[in-house]
Amino acid sequence: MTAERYNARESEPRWQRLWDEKAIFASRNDDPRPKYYVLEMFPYPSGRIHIGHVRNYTLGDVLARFMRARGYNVLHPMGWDAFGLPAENAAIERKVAPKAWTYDNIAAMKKQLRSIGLSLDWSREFATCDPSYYKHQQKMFLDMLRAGLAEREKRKLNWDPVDMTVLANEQVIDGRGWRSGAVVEQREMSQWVFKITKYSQELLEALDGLDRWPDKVRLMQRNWIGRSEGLLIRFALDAATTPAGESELKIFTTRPDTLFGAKFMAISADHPLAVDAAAKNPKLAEFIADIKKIGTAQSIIDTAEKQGFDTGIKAVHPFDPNWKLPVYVANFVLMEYGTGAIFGCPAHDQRDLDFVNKYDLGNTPVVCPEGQDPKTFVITDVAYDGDGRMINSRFLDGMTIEAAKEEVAKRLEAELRALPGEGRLAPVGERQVNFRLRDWGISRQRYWGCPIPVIHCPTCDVVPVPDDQLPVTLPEDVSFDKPGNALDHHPTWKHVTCPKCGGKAVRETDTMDTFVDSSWYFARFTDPWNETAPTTPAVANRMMPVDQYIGGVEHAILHLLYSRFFTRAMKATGHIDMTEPFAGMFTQGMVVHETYQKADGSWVTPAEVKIEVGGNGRRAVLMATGEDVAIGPIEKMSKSKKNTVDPDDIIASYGADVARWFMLSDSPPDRDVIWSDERVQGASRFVQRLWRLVNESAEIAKKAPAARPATFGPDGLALRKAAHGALDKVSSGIERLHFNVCLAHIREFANALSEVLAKGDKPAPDLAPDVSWAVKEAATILVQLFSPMMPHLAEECWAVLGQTGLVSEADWPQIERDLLVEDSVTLVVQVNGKKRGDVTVPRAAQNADIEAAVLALDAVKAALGGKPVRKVIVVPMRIVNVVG
Ligand code: ANZ
Ligand code: ZN
Repeated sequence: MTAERYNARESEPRWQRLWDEKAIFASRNDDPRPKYYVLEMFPYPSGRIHIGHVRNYTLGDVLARFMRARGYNVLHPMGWDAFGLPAENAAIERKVAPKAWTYDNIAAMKKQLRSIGLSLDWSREFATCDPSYYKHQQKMFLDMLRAGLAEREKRKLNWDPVDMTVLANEQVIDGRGWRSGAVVEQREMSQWVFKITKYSQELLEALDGLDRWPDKVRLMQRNWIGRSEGLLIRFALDAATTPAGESELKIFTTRPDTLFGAKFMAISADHPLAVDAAAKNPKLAEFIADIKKIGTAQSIIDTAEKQGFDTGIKAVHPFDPNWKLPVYVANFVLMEYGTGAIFGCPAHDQRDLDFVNKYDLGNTPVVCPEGQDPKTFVITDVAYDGDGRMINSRFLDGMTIEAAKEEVAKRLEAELRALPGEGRLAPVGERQVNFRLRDWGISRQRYWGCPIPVIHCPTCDVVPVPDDQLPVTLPEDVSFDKPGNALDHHPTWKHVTCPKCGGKAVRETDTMDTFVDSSWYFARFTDPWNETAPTTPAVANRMMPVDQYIGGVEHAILHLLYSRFFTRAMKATGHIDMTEPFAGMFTQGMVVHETYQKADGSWVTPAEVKIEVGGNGRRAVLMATGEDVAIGPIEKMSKSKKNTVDPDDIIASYGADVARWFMLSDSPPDRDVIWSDERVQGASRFVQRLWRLVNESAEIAKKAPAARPATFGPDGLALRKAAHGALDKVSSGIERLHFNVCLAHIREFANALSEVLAKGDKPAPDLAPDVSWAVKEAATILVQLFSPMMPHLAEECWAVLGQTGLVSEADWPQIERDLLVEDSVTLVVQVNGKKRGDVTVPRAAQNADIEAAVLALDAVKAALGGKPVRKVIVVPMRIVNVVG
């Protein structure tokens, strides 16, 4: 017999080395078999793998190993999303170069990843900060520039006046710079943008075809793209109240039906009319300066209290020259959407209602819900945005919302008025489709990113860096002593001669948003060896799309949308011939853990705590001092709350297989999983149980006949059914990523095998030859079933069973379908159409036998209450209805 206990610490590195030496997970581009591309979102090299990574990569690994066994040419690569701010922060705080910091982290994390036993193709590895990667990104930027997909645009940015630097939205805290504490200003600056809005409609429509994406992700993308159909309306301004030179206000509305419920107009603080009015009104100017301080982040604007300032200007209602509406500057109207101006209808828009309630402007409902009396229908604190009929709306009264929208649009389209300053007549209303989606601003005033390959020349303006001068590499001799962009401060790097006129010029010192780096890495993995082009289109077209992409839901919007856009841009510039990069998308849940807090409020890690379970429930004790600590809520693992577990510790104490098994077993992969030491120990015990079970089976297998017996008795047949049943369920479960269900089936099947073994004497019971053969088959199938989840243990067991080669390279077992047919069926039993129970009968049972079985049921007798049976109707395989 082999060792009593399975020793993961000894076994796991040994198998990892062997897999490596044989390079069995490297996929070749000339492999003729059908391809399957599994990809997990590549990590940021922060320095250490966290437990969420372990979950993410284990999910992908199970699928990759399974598909490989099923005969696919599996592409399962790994790389590093290596540009970004933390490297610069490390440089500032610890005086280490961003490059050295990043590559050291990569080396450390790679070692950790290897210890998890992932079946990755490391031959394709790259980091996005490798010049051999970003060189191609720069080439694609230039291609996109030529194709009109990249442009310069003026954008408002958060400007820190003390640090003299641009801040990301997350660096603005309560309106102040995160480092300087200075009040942040909004500044307009020229930025590079990618023209994602050219694809707004297409990106929206194509979501319908992504049927292997979670609905919630598609919905989030839909909302982000935010298509609305509405009407542009030119409101005339009342000349007596309006600054000279202004005569009308154009608004965008999706609810022109509610025009007769209008109570006010509101414009953005950046609207030209607001700027004009503020020039003559210092109080207004002050108000505008105030509301601009909250930064550009949408989330802040959405949650800030609604505020407005009455400009004194009046707008004229488009259907009534005598109806004047006050024009406010309001903090909830954005310049970037629609026209930067609205009319407010408080009865049917909550934001507008909050606003009028604050400024006492009143409301008039114009849509009356079904079943409400228009005479008594009033709105107080809750706006009504549902369906109904038009009221208080003159010629619209009685119409549906849709009909009223149409009527208003028709009338205003037909009405013509001179355009300001031109005299040319134009319609007062114009239908318009608007998208929330903005062009993608990619300029970042940072050092550690991909340099934008253009040169600014005083004579020639923007000049692209010639293709043959790529890459524009980052200088390494940089200093982070001053705030702001180290590239900009570098003494020589930016000073160049203009490629066009040969005069003095400067390089662009902005680098690209790191989302650009991750918008095409999946395509690069198909041929990372190509030195002359971003992709080899023939290869990329064959290996793409990614069949199954796996990652966190936090990337459900931006990363996925940018990748979808970038793939289209690559198509437009000839680098790939498809539009959708990810055929299947899966968003995994988080790993969460209890929190522990000392009496003084400080947090302690799970490793420092012992849990005691006693009469009054669970108690947590700090091991070092014996003091009680409070058990707090279960939360996402985070450094600040210290509720993390270190994958290295787990692997050192239990082995990677246990960590993998636990991650997969406890909840469906798309839900959060609560880390629990007790359950991890449970997984560890299960590993040992499997080990014993396979060893015992191996002893029996030695005595089993070599050839498959011609017939099987009931015991042998039952075991074979259990084996092939499990094989069937686990196979289809893995395909659907229902891993926790698969694991339950594996457990159940292991129990069935144990029971057979328990029937004989230990250690090697004498079983009938057909049963021994079935045991051998069952043990082999069992090992293969858990091999994607616990590959190291599986290799060890495979060897014990005397199998040649590696289980990682073995073909998935064939399902014998005739063993799956159930011998019996369960039918629903009804009496006079009402369900009274069910009955299980042999599949081959005759109707007469079924009738007899049904009529003998107590529930049926009770329901009939002694009445005679008139008829029994048997619907084969489904229902028996007794008519009394
Ligand atoms: C009048 C109205 C009445 C509106 C009503 C809504 C409800 P979506 O669907 O997202 O496109 N709006 C337009 N431009 C805006 C801006 N720049 N900043 C803030 N809000 C703006 O939203 C369109 C609606 O959002 C428009 O329709 C407008 O308010 C507002 F009962 O017009 B509505
Ligand atoms: Zn020039």
